[in-house]
Parts: sequence; C-alpha cells; structure tokens
Amino acid sequence: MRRVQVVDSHTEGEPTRVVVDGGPDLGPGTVADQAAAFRERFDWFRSAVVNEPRGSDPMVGALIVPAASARAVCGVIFFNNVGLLNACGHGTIGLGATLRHLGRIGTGRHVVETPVGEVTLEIGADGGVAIDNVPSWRFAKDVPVEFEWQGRSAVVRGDIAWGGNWFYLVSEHGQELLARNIETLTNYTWAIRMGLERAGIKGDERLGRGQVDHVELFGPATRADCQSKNFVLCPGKAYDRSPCGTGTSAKLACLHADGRLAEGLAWRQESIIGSVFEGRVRVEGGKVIPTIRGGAWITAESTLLLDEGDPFVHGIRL
Ligand code: PYC
Repeated sequence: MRRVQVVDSHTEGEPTRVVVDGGPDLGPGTVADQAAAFRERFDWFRSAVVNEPRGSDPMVGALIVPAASARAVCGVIFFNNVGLLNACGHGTIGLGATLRHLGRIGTGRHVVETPVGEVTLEIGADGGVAIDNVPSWRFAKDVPVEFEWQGRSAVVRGDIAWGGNWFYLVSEHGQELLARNIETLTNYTWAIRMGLERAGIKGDERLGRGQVDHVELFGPATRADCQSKNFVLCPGKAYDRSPCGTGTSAKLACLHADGRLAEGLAWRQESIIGSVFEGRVRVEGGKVIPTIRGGAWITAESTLLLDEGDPFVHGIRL
C-alpha cells in the first residue's frame, strides 16, 4: 500500500492538492528536467492523485520538488486531469497558503521555481497571498479562428498571450458570462479550442511547446468592484472556478500592450463564480511582470492510499 500525504486548499473556489510526502523521485536536474521525468515515467502518479475517484476534473495537483537555485524555498510541478501544466497561478497561491499552514514559510517574500521560471510568493500578515508571476506578453493580436458551433461554421477573433500557460483571449463572442451558462460556455470554448488545434495555431514553441490549451472569454463584470468577468477553459475541459492566475496575467499583458493598463494600477478580475483576483503590472528590463493577489483556504490534510489491488488505483483514465 503506497501512502501519499496531501494538503488540499482552494484559491477563490479552484482546488489545489499539494503532495507533501510520498511523491515519486524524479532524479536530479532543474525543475523543467524533473517535470520531463514526471511526464515520461510517472503519469500514473498524476492521475492517481487528481483524477476520480480520489480527485475531480478541476483539481490541480502540485508536487513539491528540489529547486536548482539555493534562493528558492522549493520547486513545484503542477498537473491536472490530462497532464502537466507549465505553471499555475491559483495553484501557486494555494501552495503559499499550504507552506504557511505547515509552518515551512512565514510572512514575507519567497521564491518558488516552476518549469517555466521563478515566481515570487508574498505571504501577508493577514494570510493573503500574492504572486509575482513569470514575465507575461502578447504573442499575436486579433487572430481569427474558425470553429464549428451549433452545426455551423463560426469565426471569432482573439489574442494569443503567455502568462505561464498559453491562452487564446476573446472579448467579442456573443455569450453571456453567467454561472447558469457554464455548460454552454464549456462547449463553446471547447469548440474554439478544437478550431485552434485544427488550424495549427500556436504560441512561441520555445515555451511550453507553444500549445494554446487555455481559452478565455471576457465580458462585463457582475460585481461593482471589478472591471471584467471571465470564463476560462482549462486543457482537460474543466473550467477554472477562480479567475485563473496565469490567465489574468495574460490579460494584464494584453491590456498593458494596448495602453489600457498603466504600471501599478489595479485590475480586478471576476471569475465565472463571482470570486476575484486583483492584478497589477510592473515593467522590469522591458518585461511585464504581473502581480496577482487572491485568497486561499486549507480544506483538508489527508493521506491517499494507493492499493495495487484496486482496479482504479491510478485513477480513472479515459
Ligand atoms: O490559476 O493559472 C491558474 C490556473 C491554470 C489552470 C487552472 N488554474
């Protein structure tokens, strides 16, 4: 019987499961090297931790690994129901809350290494967590995508941007961003995602292989204290319950590139369930660094049991 110790949390509604003990040994190397080993040899561990029956489609796992740099508190590899993520904003906020809960870090700033670069956590005295994300930027503006919708061919236009993952960001789509429409929004964004794949539309292939695997719709905020509301489709067809940390970073980069968000000004992004991230950008050496602030709450400390006699010991893999 293999035992895996985890701490669960949610960040503005989106779950994170941090593996604190019992994870695989990924060997030496950078966090990117360890992520490659994880992808090639331990996909069973990914699905055992986050897929049903122990996990659920929206759950993001976080494996704590050794960092290459001595100034980092740890490295982290994020994963979901279909594979590894390059980075994860809500997950990094959840990791910060978890490390604080475990007494491994206190208030102040802490560097964490991801496969795509360093992220800095800031743990506030009030328990709030902010992250300084990887440099974020727009790769292509106003890219048309043809897709099948309700039996017809349709076209949308959107930007392709990097915020730690690749996003296709669409503002003109004719959909109402309301929780009661989540099923339709999921199908609509999935149809766009299929259109992106069919057309071979990619980001810069040097980062996360360039696959544009997140689709983000924007619309007017429902809350009076926010500038915008979003719906974010993740790679495994789950929608993000939070406003998506890497997705909000990609949005901030586009707003800044369009001259619509000056350095230091707050952008409050509402999620489809009404939770909020507050984002800001600063420019360093010509690069846009987004800061994303949100709340994370610990929901469980548990031991997962992996019994080799269980036909679904490695999760349900469809
Ligand atoms: O917060 O960056 C994020 C994220 C990516 C996928 C799910 N959440």
